Amino acid sequence: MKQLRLIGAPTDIGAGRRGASMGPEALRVANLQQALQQHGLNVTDGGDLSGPANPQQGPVDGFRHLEQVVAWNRSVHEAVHATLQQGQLPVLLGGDHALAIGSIAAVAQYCREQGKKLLVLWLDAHADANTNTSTPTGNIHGMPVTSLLGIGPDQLTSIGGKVPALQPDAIRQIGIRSVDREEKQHLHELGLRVYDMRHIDEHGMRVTMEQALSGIDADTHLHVSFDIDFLDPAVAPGVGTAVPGGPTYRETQLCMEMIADTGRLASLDVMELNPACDVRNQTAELVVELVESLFGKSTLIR
Ligand code: B3U
Ligand code: MN
Ligand code: MN
Repeated sequence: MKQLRLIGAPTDIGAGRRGASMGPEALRVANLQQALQQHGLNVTDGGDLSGPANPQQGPVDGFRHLEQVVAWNRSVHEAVHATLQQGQLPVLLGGDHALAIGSIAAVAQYCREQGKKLLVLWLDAHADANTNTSTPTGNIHGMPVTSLLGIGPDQLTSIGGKVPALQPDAIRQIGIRSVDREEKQHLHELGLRVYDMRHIDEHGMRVTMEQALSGIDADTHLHVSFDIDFLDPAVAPGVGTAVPGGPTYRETQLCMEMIADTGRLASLDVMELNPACDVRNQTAELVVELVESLFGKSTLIR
């Protein structure tokens, strides 16, 4: 059985609202490690990475805190790559979603080294495909997808060595329901596969996931980048940028179970949990349950 390694990245450097920096600790308080161990998984907690403090400054050239975001991402990249090289499965505990740049750049680099195919599932209310000119906020957590596809400043696009880190056909986005006007144009130009809420409403989560997971084979490294605001805020209020109309508890469980069934999950980001917006840590507890499902909790019952 694979060994999991938890990597805390306690920062909200790429977000507009503060608080995601407390995400890793809230997940520990909700017993993430113990819950996974109960299912027979071998889980180590690698502790927290460190990086620059949040200076709470405004955007410069359309980027807030670019230098600090780069520093955090370098550290995430190094930790995730080292974890994969040691044969462990990295579970990045965010922290805001800008850190997926370093995480996924590391995964892509590792897949190139191993000759593996990479598929990234991006579970999110937002498309995170802005640039410094299309962003309405300057917040870099709205830009990781474009950065990974090679659009943006060198310091962000080249973290994993190769630019772009990913090709658009390696990403499938699910749960999307908040896209800025120019960002929508990027999605079309890049040809990204987006299973938005309209798609889930019309086809249901089961068919959506069958489509999103299609083509996975024994050679595929499956990475899940889970932005907690994917979930409907009625069940998951503990996020900084909640968007109504997301997947329900049951739909999200099914989504996680179908990913588990592939047997190909090889790295994970758990991002944007914001305890400052949560109610008695309920969102962290829900996330722990969902991550248990992602690692096969229900298959143990069956
Ligand atoms: N698209 C908006 C809002 C946003 C994106 N990601 C999050 N919020 N979490 C932006 O700022 O780019
Ligand atoms: Mn996101
Ligand atoms: Mn989001």
